[in-house]
Order: sequence, then C-alpha cells, then structure tokens
Amino acid sequence: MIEGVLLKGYGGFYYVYAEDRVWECSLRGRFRVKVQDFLPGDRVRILPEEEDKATIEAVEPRRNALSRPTIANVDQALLVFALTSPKPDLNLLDRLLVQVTDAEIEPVLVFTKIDKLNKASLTKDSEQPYVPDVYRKIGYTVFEVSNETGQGIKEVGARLKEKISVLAGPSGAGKSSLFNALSPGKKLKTGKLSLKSKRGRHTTRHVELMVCAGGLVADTPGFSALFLPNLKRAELAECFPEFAQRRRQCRFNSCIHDKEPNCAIKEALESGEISPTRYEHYLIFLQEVIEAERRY
Ligand SMILES: Nc1nc2c(ncn2[C@@H]2O[C@H](COP(=O)(O)OP(=O)(O)OP(=O)(O)O)[C@@H](O)[C@H]2O)c(=O)[nH]1
Ligand SMILES: [Mg+2]
Ligand SMILES: [Zn+2]
Repeated sequence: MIEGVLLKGYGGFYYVYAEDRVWECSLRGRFRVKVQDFLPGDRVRILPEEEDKATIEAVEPRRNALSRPTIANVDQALLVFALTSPKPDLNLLDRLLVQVTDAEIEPVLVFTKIDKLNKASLTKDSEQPYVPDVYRKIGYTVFEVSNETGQGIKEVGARLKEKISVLAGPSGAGKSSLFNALSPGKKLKTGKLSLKSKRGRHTTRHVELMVCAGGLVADTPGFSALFLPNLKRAELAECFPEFAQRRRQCRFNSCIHDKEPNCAIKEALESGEISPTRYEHYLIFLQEVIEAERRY
C-alpha cells in the first residue's frame, strides 16, 4: 500500500496523488457507504491495481478542514491581493487573516501586479504607507510578485514544497495567474478584467488540489465578502499579532481595546506603532463579533 493525498472526487472516482503521479481510485467496500466523508487534502492509503488505477483502503484523521473552500489538512493559505487594479481591499485582507489565523492555518501574503505599480508616484505620496511593508512589520510573510514578468515567483514557489496550500483573495487579484506562473505548462483559466468595473469575472468555480511547484495547491473562486468565524470578543485580538503581543500591558485584563482607559493597543496606535487601518478594521470586526454574540 502507498500513501497519498486526495486531489478531488469526480464522476464516482477519486484522484489521488502518490509517488509523483495521479491515481484514479475507487472505494473499498466499507467506504462506499459514507462517500461524502472525503475531502480534497485527505491523506489516504491506496492499493495499486493496474496501470494508474487503485483502490482507497484507509483514510487518516484530519488535522483541520476549511469550509470555504472545502479542503482538509491545509498547511497554509496564500492570501493573494493586487497592489493595484484593483486596489487592495484591506478590510477583506484583514478579515481573511482573522479567519485563517483562527483556523490555525499559516497565512502567507502575496501581492501581485508589482509590474503595474508606479514606484515614482508611491514615493511622492508618502502619506500612504506602502501596504506590503505594513504587513511585513507586523511579522507576516509577505511576497511581492508579477505574474507577467515572473518577478518574485520563484520565492513563492519555494514556500509550496510538500505542503497543502490554498489560494484565497478577491476576484481579479491574480490567483489563477499566480498558479500558472508557478507551474508553467499547466494552464488555468484566468479572467480578463472588465475595464468598466475593474473586477474579475469569477472564472474559477470548483475546488480541487493540483500539483504545483512540488506541493499541492487549491485555486479558489474569488470572494468579496466573508463572515467571521464564531469568535468571542476576547479572541478577536488574538488574531491580530501586533495586538496580542501588547495585550498584557493594558490596564484591564478584560480590555477589548475599545473604550477602556490605559489601553496599550491604543497607545501603540497613537505612537504610530500600530497601523490606523488595522485598528479601524479591528473595531469593525469587534462590532460584528459583539452583534453575533447577542444572537446566540
Ligand atoms: N500586469 C499584471 N496583470 C496580472 C497579474 N496577475 C494577474 N493579472 C491579470 O489580472 C486579471 C485577473 O487575473 P486572474 O488570475 O484571473 O484572477 P483571479 O484571482 O484568479 O480571479 P477569479 O478567478 O475571478 O477569482 C487577468 O487579466 C490577469 O492577466 C500581474 O502580476 N501583473
Ligand atoms: Mg481564478
Ligand atoms: Zn487594550
């Protein structure tokens, strides 16, 4: 028997990646009853039969499972945002960071379209901090790439080896283009940006894992709005590393960094150590979390 990872189920078969190739698998008797129990990312043991055919004999317990997209055993999430056209929606980025962090999945930030960025105009407009640097300073892993010129692609590829990764981010950010740049030869459909709305056309629909740069990657359809997981108000700040790290210096142990006096987070905001947009989004999410708490 050999070990592998389920890539997708399709047409009654399961496609499993093992020993550097893809096997078309059917299910052994006892699994046939509970077909819905398999997700892309599940670690399975298969018994090769003929050529590329095999049967699934066993499945390992899951380490975690994402619900949107539905994938098991995710190691990291590549949060893909364009530096420009469309401008990065930082509310959505911070929301995804909360969601991923709460699911105990490591976030990796990938900013695309650096070829389109006019560096000259950026330095002049120094009131606006450079977005990748804001997140780098917090301690996140940040890449800036061009899917057109290939700049920075190799560095991202090195992060994928032997891991299960999901691509997430808004439509038109360049997720499918990034996948294509990472695995030349295999082409996913990408969208032409509609000039009018500057938004992508949701060219990606279904969920499957694909072999990419020595790892497994799932492309996902772009999302524009997400609900926060069922967090409690005290847990939200834990998903903001720069808050979590200062939380103990707040006067009140129960401080949620809103209206309380002697709050270390608000002091760091005032001295410019915490980004105003991050704090602003924290307050928005806090309201949502508090409202959700009331509904239970
Ligand atoms: N100049 C430039 N254009 C890019 C880059 N990455 C993507 N694009 C373009 O941006 C548009 C959207 O790219 P996609 O890869 O389809 O975006 P997506 O995130 O997969 O979008 P959905 O599948 O709708 O979620 C396409 O026209 C790409 O050619 C980049 O690094 N530089
Ligand atoms: Mg796509
Ligand atoms: Zn506080």
